[in-house]
Amino acid sequence: MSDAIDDPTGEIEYRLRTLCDEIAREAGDFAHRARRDLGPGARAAHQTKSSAVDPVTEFDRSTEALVVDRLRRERPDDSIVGEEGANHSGTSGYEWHVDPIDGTVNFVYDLPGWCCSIAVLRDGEPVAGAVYAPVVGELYSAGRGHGATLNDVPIGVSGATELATSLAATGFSYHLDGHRLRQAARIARVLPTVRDIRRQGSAALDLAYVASGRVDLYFEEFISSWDIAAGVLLVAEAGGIVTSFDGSDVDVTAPMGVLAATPALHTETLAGITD
Ligand code: LIP
Repeated sequence: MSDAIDDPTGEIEYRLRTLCDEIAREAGDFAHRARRDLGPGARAAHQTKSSAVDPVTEFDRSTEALVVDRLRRERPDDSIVGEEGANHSGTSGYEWHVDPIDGTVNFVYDLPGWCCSIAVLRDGEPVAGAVYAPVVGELYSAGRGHGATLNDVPIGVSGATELATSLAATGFSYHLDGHRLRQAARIARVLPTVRDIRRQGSAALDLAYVASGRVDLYFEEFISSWDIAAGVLLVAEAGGIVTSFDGSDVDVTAPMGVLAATPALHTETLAGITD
């Protein structure tokens, strides 16, 4: 039976957040064990997807299968969209967006900056989300209207007010033609205006770092719903501002570029990243 869409006590969304946290941790730990078994620094075998530099490992697929299995058992009437092909239509009005390993290049190279990102949406808006980075043992969690936490401790954006001393984060497309040149030109515009730019390799972690005040702003285009759905909620619940590159609301299900920032820096950054 599908949940009543009306959730007056918030009990449904509370349970959904708990489920996000549990499954993200279980899936992330599963992937972490697999990575450790490969041995330190061993390059994980992989195929390619959208381009020669867009990897997918057997562990992306098996971790997504673990998440989908849990969700199908716990929430059989919900829809599911996964980066590695999961696509279930439901009747409940809730839709899960899953990136089993966000930061796959880092996973392949045995760099620590990867995570499992899981979010559940209602009417296209995230209501609960979790980003779990198993290598560093960090679980970021948010529930709509209930704030955001890192390992159960409340988090908030940095409150920075000076762009010139801000720490920014960004990422780059797997499509080398055109996209990368445009992104390089954007970096050339932004780099002289900020303290520095970090390229972590995971959109979900970049957004989690904005939410926890570890970076002041993050911008990226050519990303997907599963990369950002949980992180967008983290930033919003942590007091940040999240928009598209033109300042409009982000359509989490089909993002056209995301700018997430501590409030005082959002407008000024928007001017710099707009082509
Ligand atoms: C990655 C994103 C990252 C982006 C990479 C890639 P994946 O997702 O999280 O922000 O810069 O190009 O799209 O492929 O590791 O799930």
